[in-house]
Amino acid sequence: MKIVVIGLGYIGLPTAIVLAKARHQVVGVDVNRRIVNRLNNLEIKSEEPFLKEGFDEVANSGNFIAKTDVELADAFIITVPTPNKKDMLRSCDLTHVIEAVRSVLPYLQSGNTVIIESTVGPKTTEHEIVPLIESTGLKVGTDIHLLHCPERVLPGKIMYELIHNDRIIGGVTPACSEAGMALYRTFVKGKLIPTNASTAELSKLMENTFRDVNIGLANELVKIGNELEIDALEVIKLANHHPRVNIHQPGPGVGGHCLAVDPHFVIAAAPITAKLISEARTINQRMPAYILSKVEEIMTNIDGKKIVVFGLTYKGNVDDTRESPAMDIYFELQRAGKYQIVAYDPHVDLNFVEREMQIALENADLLLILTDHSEFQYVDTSNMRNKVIFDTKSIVQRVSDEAQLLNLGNIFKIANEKVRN
Ligand code: SAJ
Repeated sequence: MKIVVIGLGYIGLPTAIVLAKARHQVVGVDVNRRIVNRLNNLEIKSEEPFLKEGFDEVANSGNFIAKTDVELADAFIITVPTPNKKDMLRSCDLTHVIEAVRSVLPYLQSGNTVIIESTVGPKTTEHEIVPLIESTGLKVGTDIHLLHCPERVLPGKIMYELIHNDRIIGGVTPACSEAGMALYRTFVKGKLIPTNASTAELSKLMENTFRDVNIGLANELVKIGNELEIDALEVIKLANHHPRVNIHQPGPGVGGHCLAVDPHFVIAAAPITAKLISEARTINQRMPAYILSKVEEIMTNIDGKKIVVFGLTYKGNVDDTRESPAMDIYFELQRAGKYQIVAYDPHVDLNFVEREMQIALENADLLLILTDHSEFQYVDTSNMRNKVIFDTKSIVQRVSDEAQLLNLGNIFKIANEKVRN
């Protein structure tokens, strides 16, 4: 089959690669000429495991080529970003999806399949995309098979999960679902589950919303534990021994391009009704401010001058800083101008980030850990002035005896002045 994949980002490129590995003729299209040139020159820079190997294989086999323009094909898969709009409800910004669909229209032929993989608000495919496609005179369901097939891969495991995860195949009509099933069957080993497009859209959104709400519960529990002087982390550990309980982990907030974005699409679609989802968002969005207030208490307590921030990415062991609460906290500390602030993150290549862990720690009074990179499991605090660690992700496994380790479970101890003066 000849397949055009539009949007060569963190989902589009891996998808194009697995399709080409399944012996489809794949044309990857991106509006950014630099990305296209880089790919055609076999230059690829990513921490994503097995991405480069897969790319080299398909580029050399001739099954993949990158272009800036769409061309005739059997199927078109759209994997462009859908950020939040800057409106009150932070609804779904469809600009790139609409542009991508419009770019396909001149090349559409009867018998083609069009798949939206980008995460979109509920009913988008039916209400926004069907009319666009049908503006060409072709009819969805008979001439064109149109679907929403959400991606659901975990950064860091994308190449594996693209093939092994179950997929929701949301056709606008049952015939559309059948066409989608036939395409995904060529490379997916997980189950393919047919449904309609609107159900597929809301299912995807609720997967990430489930996690966001559950993390919100854990973050609220941290505040309750702090108030009652009970270790919330221990509570979560014990409660999760129940076979049907799985409270998620608290942290400095929820980041990334999925959990921090998608729940707003549900809220925007049903603003009066989506109360719990909205409250959880608020709780998670306020976590950076909560962490900053605790940092302030610690620094006052120890009369500290220098803070080292470990970790700027939105989660551990990735190089992605999008929507990262760690970045917000770092910049807020800088903006406040009260302390000397140094950032260290071995995964982030930005000019203000210190490259050497021990130089960053020199004479520091507080080590503030905001991301659970594996590199932070063992920290040598001997260079610090005040050896106080505030580990908001519970990543530290071992520290030297004289260091004081605070986390979201025992942070209430600073109010009791149990942190060494
Ligand atoms: N986080 C917590 N506590 C937790 C789990 C996560 O605070 O217990 C935070 C992380 O630190 C991070 C944010 O939540 O800031 C999101 O991390 P994540 O690992 O839950 O999710 P993403 O955004 O990297 O990827 C998610 C994945 N969803 C799940 O793991 C259920 C992925 O499968 C989705 O396909 C992806 O979103 C997406 O594209 O929608």
